[in-house]
Amino acid sequence: MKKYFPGFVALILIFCTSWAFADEVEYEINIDYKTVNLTGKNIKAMALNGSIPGPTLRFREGDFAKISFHNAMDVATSVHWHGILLPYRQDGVPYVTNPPIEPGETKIFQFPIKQSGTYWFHSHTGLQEQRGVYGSIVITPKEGERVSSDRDEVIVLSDWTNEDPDEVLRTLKSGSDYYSLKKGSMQNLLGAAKEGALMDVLKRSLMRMPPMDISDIAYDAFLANGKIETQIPAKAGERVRLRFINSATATYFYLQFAGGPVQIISADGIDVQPVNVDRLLMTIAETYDLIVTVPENGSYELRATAQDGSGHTSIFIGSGKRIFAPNVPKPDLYKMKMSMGHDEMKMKSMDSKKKMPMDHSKMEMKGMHSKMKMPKGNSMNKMMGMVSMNAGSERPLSPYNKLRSIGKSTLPKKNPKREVVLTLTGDMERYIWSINGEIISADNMIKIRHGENVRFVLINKTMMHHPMHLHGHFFRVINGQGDYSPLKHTVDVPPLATQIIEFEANEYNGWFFHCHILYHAKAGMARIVSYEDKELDMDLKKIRPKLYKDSWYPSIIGTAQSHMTDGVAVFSNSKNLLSTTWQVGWQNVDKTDYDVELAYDRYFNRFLNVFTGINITNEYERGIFGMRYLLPFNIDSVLRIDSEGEFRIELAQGLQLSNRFGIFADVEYDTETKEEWLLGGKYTLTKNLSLTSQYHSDFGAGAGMEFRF
Ligand SMILES: [Cu+2]
Repeated sequence: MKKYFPGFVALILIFCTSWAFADEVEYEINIDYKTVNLTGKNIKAMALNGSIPGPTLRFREGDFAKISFHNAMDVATSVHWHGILLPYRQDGVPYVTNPPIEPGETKIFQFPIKQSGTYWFHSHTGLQEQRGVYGSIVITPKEGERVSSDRDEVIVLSDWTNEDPDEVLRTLKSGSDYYSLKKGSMQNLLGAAKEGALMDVLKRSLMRMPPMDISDIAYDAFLANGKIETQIPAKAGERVRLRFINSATATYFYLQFAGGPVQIISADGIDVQPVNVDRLLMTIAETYDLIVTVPENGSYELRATAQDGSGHTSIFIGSGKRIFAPNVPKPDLYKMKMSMGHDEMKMKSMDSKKKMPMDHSKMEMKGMHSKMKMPKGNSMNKMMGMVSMNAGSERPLSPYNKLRSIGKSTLPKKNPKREVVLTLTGDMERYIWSINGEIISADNMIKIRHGENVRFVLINKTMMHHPMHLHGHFFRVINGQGDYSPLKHTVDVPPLATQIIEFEANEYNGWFFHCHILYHAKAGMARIVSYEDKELDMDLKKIRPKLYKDSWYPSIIGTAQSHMTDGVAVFSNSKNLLSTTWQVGWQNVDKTDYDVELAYDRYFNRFLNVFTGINITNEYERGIFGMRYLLPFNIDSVLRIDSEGEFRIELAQGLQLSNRFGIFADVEYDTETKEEWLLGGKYTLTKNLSLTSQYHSDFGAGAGMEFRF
């Protein structure tokens, strides 16, 4: 017995080692502030283990992950493992599945690795992701990679602004069009006339559409692995596997390789049947594994161009002489607006209704393997048809139609079915993004039951793309590949299009489902997919309400001119608005004439709100009650009655003539003092300042500055 003891111990030791150590893969991540300078300005960013992006966490399928996440900052943070299937209490979303990670706190995440592929992680707190809190995850399959390659590289794409992200959101909330001006996508009549698109713009304004852009924000840089330009060494003839992760907060990218087509071998971490594409639109929060082959000696550019055409980041592969990827044509913003938001769609070539199939409920599309079922009676069906038919354009949509699962991805047939229609809605001018017309604070749950096959019909009624991401599940994207529909965790829903996804409800409790444009999610476009047959943990029940905040944002716009001052200070959330409006004139009058209005507005929708308040002038003080309504051609109208029974109607309109110059007019009629009007122009200097000149019917002409905050 004694004789065999050491051997026995050794055996036990080997067993324990392989069980306790070989399987368990540990990482330590420290989050702290870091000053970075990417475009000539020192910015206080947030870094993981001192770097942006954070580290690449590598695992093998079957490992057990143990990740310590230490918060060295003075604000709370969080980390979510994007695309990873794990117990919901490890998902990391503050107030949904976890409490926030407080300053100084270390949270240990532990979960088995049940999948393989390219994934990522990021903060789910506030707008921290915009400041650098993201990193990559690479999981090797048990049986090794399906597709061989000579090199394997992770490419993390992101967008970068020198501005404080909270200030970016406040600026968007204030209705400022500064970002359009900054990146040269400002809509104006002169520009429209030059492109022969005046009628388009008129029609759009008749339909009360606001000028819009593909992306809300003007970025200072686009980055690959934290740099504007990246170099990957490779020899001629080598096959390079690029694991692309779009960690941008508000930017879709077109990917194109100077050395020929790229081969998609995996999407959102799951292998697909390899397919070649020339130009690939990559949605926010997606991952794609691509194979590129270096054709000859040379440094071939793989360019990631921001969808709005405002910039790009370059990954050079190889060495020697640089060979550049072709330019992606910039979006035609004027035409795009009339083509209902689809720059990608060549609507002109299909303007005839005759070309559209009459029965949209069973539309058969070219090149598709099966009939696609569409939600009935929805005009969006047409749009979806066009989307897929235009996949070959110069500004292609996501390559979903080409993605085909390796094996069948069908859901168990025996399961009960549930269909949930989710309309993606928004008010661009007030920057409110919602689902079914409500932001998450008003309506937070999508209730499902364990064991169901759940189908989400995502109908985008806005003019922007929305990358919708579901935590904790992979869903089938119904794309015409029938039983071989690809499995994904994030899906693009293009403007005015419909996208259908389905998944088996085989998890429990609550999972976040949201638009992955960071600012859209923060503005309300999010829900919790909740398993109604499972009880929520007590500690989560307590903190859940903290998730739903309908934040208030301040903004002010006013003038200081030689003859008068006017303006409005606003404090508003999604449905309510408190405002102070003033007009004070001292020219052409015996003594200073002032008119101040304090009002509370309640919004019903983009077009209508009612208000009540008080009106104080140098002659009286009265209660007021009225409504504001947006008329065709985007004319603002106000109808109001005061406590003396006097009635007033006011119409206001502004026209942007050039990038920086606009005119505006305001006409007022009331039963007491009769009419009053003003006409003026302004020239934008900076984000906060314009030159302005106005003629006012009571105070005459004058000039000065307009300031905005
Ligand atoms: Cu969105």
